[in-house]
Amino acid sequence: MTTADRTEQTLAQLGVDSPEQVASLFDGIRGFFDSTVSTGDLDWKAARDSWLGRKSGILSNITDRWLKPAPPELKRAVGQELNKLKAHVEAVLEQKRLEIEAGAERAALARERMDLSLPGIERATGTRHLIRQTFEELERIFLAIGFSVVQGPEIESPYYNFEALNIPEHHPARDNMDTFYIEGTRGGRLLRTHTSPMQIRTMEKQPPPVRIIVPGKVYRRDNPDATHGYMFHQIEGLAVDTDITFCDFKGTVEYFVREFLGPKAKTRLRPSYFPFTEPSAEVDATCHVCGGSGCRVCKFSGWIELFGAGMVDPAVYGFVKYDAKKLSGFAFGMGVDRLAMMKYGVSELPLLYQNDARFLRQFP
Ligand code: 2U9
Repeated sequence: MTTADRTEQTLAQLGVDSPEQVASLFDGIRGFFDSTVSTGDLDWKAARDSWLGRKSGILSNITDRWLKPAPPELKRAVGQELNKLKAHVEAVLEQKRLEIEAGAERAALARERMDLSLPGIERATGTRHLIRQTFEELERIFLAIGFSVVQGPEIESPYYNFEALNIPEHHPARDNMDTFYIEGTRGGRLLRTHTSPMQIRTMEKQPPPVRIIVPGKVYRRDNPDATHGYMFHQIEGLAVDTDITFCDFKGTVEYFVREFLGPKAKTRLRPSYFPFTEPSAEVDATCHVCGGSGCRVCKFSGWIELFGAGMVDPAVYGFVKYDAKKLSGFAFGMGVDRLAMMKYGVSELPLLYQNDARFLRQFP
């Protein structure tokens, strides 16, 4: 019969009928208590409940089974022993509680104790993606000369992506601008192939002068390879006013090249063709690798092709109710991924999208 069971019995059932036997009975309980609370990992709350619990606590049992039904000649002895035991249990449990609290405090302090001589935990701080960094650099260059940044929808209509940009149905320029059509009908919505639609939307909403750059994602149905992807980033620019000349255009392009590639970078304009600009040019800059002396990167030409640009084709103004006779402007379009790869020496476009931290960390 365990100690706890004995507290379920009355003194009579236990055959206790003298104060001495009462005293040794309580010594047994006390000894049992001391042994239960001297364990290292004492569950303090459980011990408190099983000993001091009002309902089924051992001391309540003793009160109900031993004290209350005790014969008068034993009542006093039981009462005294019980009070001593109660005081002992409460004192020891309080002591234990303080020890446990102090232990928890010590453990917390130990946990919090910072050995300042230890090297800090390096929290790997992220970096802005190379594309993001290049966007911000390009935006900074044009914001500095009064351009404002506008963003437009990636899902566009054929009208804004083609017609309004002087690329009618069946225009050959559509071939290298094949994209993804939504709703399955060619007349339906498409993923824009350039950010130019937003220039049209801006001119529809705001009278000239206009000086905007439009950064964003664009889509082409290209087979992914080292320099092409079905999605890439562009930044296009447009300046329209009453007196913009080719010199303003050339000056702005040269300013950009010097800002982006450095003051020594030279600019070369090569005649080209875009449906929405006339005249059009490819803008080349001094190869930033060989400084123009010729190397593998610039195919020994000394020049690197940077972006396309030109004077806005007056036909475009017709779509936005701008008076082509009173206005002139220039526009440009840059592949941001390509500029980032060129400037930071990244050979493969996919590297920009594989989220390999070893690659990304190189560009803090
Ligand atoms: C309007 C009028 C004119 C935007 C232009 C280019 C030249 C150009 C290419 C660069 C690399 C596309 O990402 S790319 O492949 N773009 O070369 N873009 S002029 O001309 C405009 C735009 C809007 C209303």
